[in-house]
This record gives sequence, C-alpha cells and structure tokens, in this order.
Amino acid sequence: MGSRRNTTLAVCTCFALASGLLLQTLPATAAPDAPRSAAATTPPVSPTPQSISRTGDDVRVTGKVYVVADDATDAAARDRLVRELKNHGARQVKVVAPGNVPGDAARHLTVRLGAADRGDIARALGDTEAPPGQAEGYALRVERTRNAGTVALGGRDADGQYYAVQTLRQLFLRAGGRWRISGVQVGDHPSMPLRGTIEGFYGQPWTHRERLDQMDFYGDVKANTYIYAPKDDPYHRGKWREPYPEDKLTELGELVGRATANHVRFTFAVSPGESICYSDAGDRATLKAKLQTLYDLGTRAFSIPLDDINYTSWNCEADRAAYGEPGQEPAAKAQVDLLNDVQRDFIAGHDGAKPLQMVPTEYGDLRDSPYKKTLRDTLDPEVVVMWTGTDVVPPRITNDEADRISELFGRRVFVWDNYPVNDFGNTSGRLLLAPYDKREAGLSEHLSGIVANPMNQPYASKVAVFGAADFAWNDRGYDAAKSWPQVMSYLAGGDRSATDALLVLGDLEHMAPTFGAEPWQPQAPELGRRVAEFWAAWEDGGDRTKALKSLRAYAVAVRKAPATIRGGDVEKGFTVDAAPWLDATELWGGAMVKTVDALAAHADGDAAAAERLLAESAELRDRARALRVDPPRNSWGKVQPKVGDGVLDTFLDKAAAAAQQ
Ligand code: LTM
Repeated sequence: MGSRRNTTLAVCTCFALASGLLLQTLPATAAPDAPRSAAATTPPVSPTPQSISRTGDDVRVTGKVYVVADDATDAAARDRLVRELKNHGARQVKVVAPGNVPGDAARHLTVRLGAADRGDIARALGDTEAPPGQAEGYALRVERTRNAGTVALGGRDADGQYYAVQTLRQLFLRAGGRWRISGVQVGDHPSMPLRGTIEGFYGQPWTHRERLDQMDFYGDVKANTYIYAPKDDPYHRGKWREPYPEDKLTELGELVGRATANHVRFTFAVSPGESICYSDAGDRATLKAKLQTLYDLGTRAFSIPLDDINYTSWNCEADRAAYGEPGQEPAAKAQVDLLNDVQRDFIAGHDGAKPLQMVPTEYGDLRDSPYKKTLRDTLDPEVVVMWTGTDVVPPRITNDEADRISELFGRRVFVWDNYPVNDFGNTSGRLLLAPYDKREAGLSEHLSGIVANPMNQPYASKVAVFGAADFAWNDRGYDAAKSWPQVMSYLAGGDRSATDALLVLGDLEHMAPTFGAEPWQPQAPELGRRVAEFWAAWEDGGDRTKALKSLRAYAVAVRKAPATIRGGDVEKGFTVDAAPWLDATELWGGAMVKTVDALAAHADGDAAAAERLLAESAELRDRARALRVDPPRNSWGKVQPKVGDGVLDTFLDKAAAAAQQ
C-alpha cells in the first residue's frame, strides 16, 4: 500500500473562511496543540459520528504501546492501527493476545481492537455501546488510567473495527510537544448501507495509480463502494464482449485487492446496451463470462448500467421476434429478462456475490412510464436500481422525490449522484470544488445509498466525495459548512495556511452547473459577499480606507493561494489536477490587487498612478485569459480555465470604471 500522510484534521483556523474570519490564522503546525484537561476541544471527526462525547482527560501516547488483538481482529484494521500509533509518537507497538497482556501494560497505553462483544473490549467499553444490529457499526472509548490510558475499539463486524480505527486516526492531538488522544467515547454506524463513488463519467478514465489512491481515500472517509464504470473504457461499453487484455486484468486484480484492504467493495460494471441482443443465449453467456473473470479476481459486486442507450430500436432481429416492435415497454421486458437471468443464474449461484445493481435507461426523472411499470412489476426484487435525481444533474434531492422514485421502481433506489462530474458542456473549463450540498437530511430513510460520479480529475474530486461520504454516513448530522473546511484540511495534511488557501480556491471554483441555465451552486459566494460589502462602503459614504484595506487583504489571499497550495503539504495529485486553475488564480488575484490599488490611488487623487495600475491589471487579466487547460482530461478540450467568473471579472470591470471617474 502506498505511503499515507498524516491526515489528522486541523481544528479552528480552517473554519475561519466559512465564518467570514479568514486571515486570522494561527501558526501552521501539523496538528493542533490541545490543553490537557477534560474541557479540551474534541477534534473534528469525519464522517460525523452518530454520537461522540467526552469521557474525561486526553490520554498520552506512551513510547511503548500494547495492541490487544485476537484471531477475530480484522487484519487491515490492526495494521492501520499499528501504523497510526507509530505515526503519532509510539516508538514500539507490541501486538498481544487478550490472554497474554503482560504485567507492565498498566504503565503503557493499551489499545484493545476486535469484536465489540469480546470480553476485554466489552469491559473496557463499559456503557459506550456499538449500536446493536447495525452493520459496519462500532464503539470507541478513550479512558485515562492512573498511570497511562486505555483505548477500546469494538466493531459490530470487521468493517466496524476498521472504521473504529479510522475514527481513532482523527483523535490524535499534539499537546506540549507530545502526542495525546482526545478523551472521548463514540457510538457510530452508517445511515446508508452504500456509500462511495461511481467512476461513470465520459472522457479520460482515471489511471491505475489514481484508482489505487482513491481506494485508500475511500477507506479514510468510510466509503464502502467503488463502481467501476468508465464510459471511455472500451471493454466496459463498446467492446463489452471482448475480454480484458492480460495487463488490464492484472491491474483490475490489484485494484480489487486494494479496495478490499480498505474495506471498499469493488463493483464491476459492464454496459452492453449499445449492441447486445437481449434474447441471444450466446450474448448472455459472453456477459456472464466477463463477470466471472472479475469474480475470479475477487470481485463480489456487479452492475449492469443501461444508461445513455437507444431503447427504441433493437440491436438484432431476434429481439423483435422475442419482445415485439421496439418501444419503451418491450425494451424494459428485454432488459428485465437479461437482468433477472444474471441475478438468478449468476449472482445467486456465486458465493458472497451481492445483489446485482443496474442503471435504468430512464434514470433521471420522476415520470411514470410503461418502461418503469415493467421494471416495477417484473424486475427481481433483489436487483438494485440506480437513479440520478431529477434532470440528471439535480438542483437538489429531497425526501419526497426519493419516495416518489422508490414507488415508481418498486424499491429503495440507489442514487448515482452527478456531482462533481465535469464531463458535460456547462462544466467546460471548470473544476467543481463546492461542498457537497442540497441533499435533504432524512434521505437515509428513503435510499439504499449514494455514490458520487466524480470529475476526470480524481484528486480534485475528493472535495465533493469527502462530503458525499460524510452525508451518506450520517445525513442528519451533515453540515456542508463544517465538512468543507474539514476536507480542505484533509487535503492539506493538516497544514493550516494551505487549508485556508484551498478554501479561497474552492470559493473561486464553487460554481456547480446543471444541464440547464441555472447552476445549482453559485460562483464565488465568499468573494461576492466581500465585493458587495466593499461597494456598499465605497458608494454609500462608508469608510473607503477600511473597505480598501479589507478587500486588498482578500485579493492578496487570492493571489497567494496557488503558491501556498503548491508550497504546502497539499496532496501533490491535487496540485497537478488543479494546475491550470492555480496558474489562472495567481494571475486573476494579481489583477485584483492592482485594481484595488488603482481604486486607492484614485481615492488619493493620483490619477496617473491609478491609470498605470489599471494597465498592469489589464495585462495580468489578458495573460489569465490566454491560459488553456493543457493537456486536457475532459472532453471539452483545451479551454480557458474559469476562475471566479461572473464575480471576479465583473468586479474588475466595475472597479476599473470607478477608478477612472
Ligand atoms: O448519469 C448517468 C446515469 N449517465 C451519464 C453519465 O455517464 C455522465 O457522466 C453524466 C454527466 O454528464 N450524465 C449522464 O447522463
């Protein structure tokens, strides 16, 4: 497994931007210093636990630490625990069996990891409960003892154990130059059973290395699902009949292994709808053979997406004979025939295989139709049906909509969430860095899960995917305004200045378009708020000097953000994904600083200086406009990277006019 950075989240300063207090930064450190008392701050944990509260004082990480584990302890959880302890101050970690804990353990931190009902763990957990009957649930308790401390990590199942460790990873604090663990108790479980991503976009698929990195990331954010469905993998769609070449199979096998090590279910999708002859026994056998190859590699979850195909014509004459003249209802009959066959003849007969997933051809509306009725009435109830929300890229997803679509398909749907995907025309030139938002609390009672369809840029996609995983874990506890700084801190490896810089960049790449004219998330809301505040002071007799100073500070933050991001601890992959936008942000920020200075010169009555500064600003702006996303990963090609468009450029125009009056 690849090396991981310290992903402890930084507290405090990263929330500054969200609350409008940016630039009141604290000194940058890898993790926050915390007071030792029980009143100490509890670090933010993501996804938001169902329940977290203080038990008492924080606990010291001693030089030697005992990990108490047995045969039922999940190996991935144990290995990760040992690694995290070593990353946070333990020089020696000894793994011992419950019946073998040495006498000196009372003087050292002791961490018990395993099933929640294991005797020693149950005793150490006390009244901290792993929610009963909840798959993937866990309990965690940190307790100060006379000479050291204990941590109990009890899972309802192996996933729960792994997630207990993932929570512990976020509870380390640096205090007085030493590592401590926050004195808390947690009782937790996911609200939705399926959480993660579907690599389902058009354009350049992710590389093998990028996918491996994603699996590690999903483990960190407790996402349990990755659906492999890249539209531009020919063997997934156009050439679905052809087996994967040997080298690709090797990669897929490695990916399945990495997913499993992170408690992620690798879900293999094959999309035959463009050319399959539904009634043909040979085609069905070919499809199952493809699934079998992936089963042999360790895959236990499968999907047959039938989106973006023509369902009003047949691919073969045999289907006309079998299902009648082409149309919505015959198409549904043919699809159901195939899907029921795969569910009953393949999935049901394969040990450990999860219920088949499918994407209907009608995936993005709430209208009943002969197609949906046929699926509702005849599709095997085991088969999981996906839905994108209304209008494919939905402006919101509500409980009422989820209820209505569940009725139309006769089961709880699984949401294929088309955010932050940027493969369609309205996303041209955009990175989508706004927080995951506008999905109603309570959806966990109406859906079987949510997977986000990411951007062609995998690292930049983590901003939205982190939020989607947070929401799917605990939709009622989700707060976009809190989750967003948390992911920026995660990407920045806890580097506080870089976190703030990422928030500045995220604001400039905040616009989330729909397929229509109205975006579902606005562009640059923070910059827009500051600019509006500035004009109010400038035009309505306010304190111009103060307004100029405040806006200039923000303009400098914009100009400097790219260098801070590139020079800080931010994931390198992110800086590569965002490179054209970082280059452009520096220039746009520079243009903004010059323009604000021109306004100041104008206010001072220095027309010549104002003119010179405006010319310098215009030159920086021209250079920003000449930049191109190159090489392009998206089907929109080599276009200008958009930065704060409609807000920043509008401000520059208006300010230039004001500085020349
Ligand atoms: O959303 C679905 C089910 N299918 C396609 C996706 O492959 C594509 O990435 C998104 C966004 O363009 N739209 C679709 O219709």
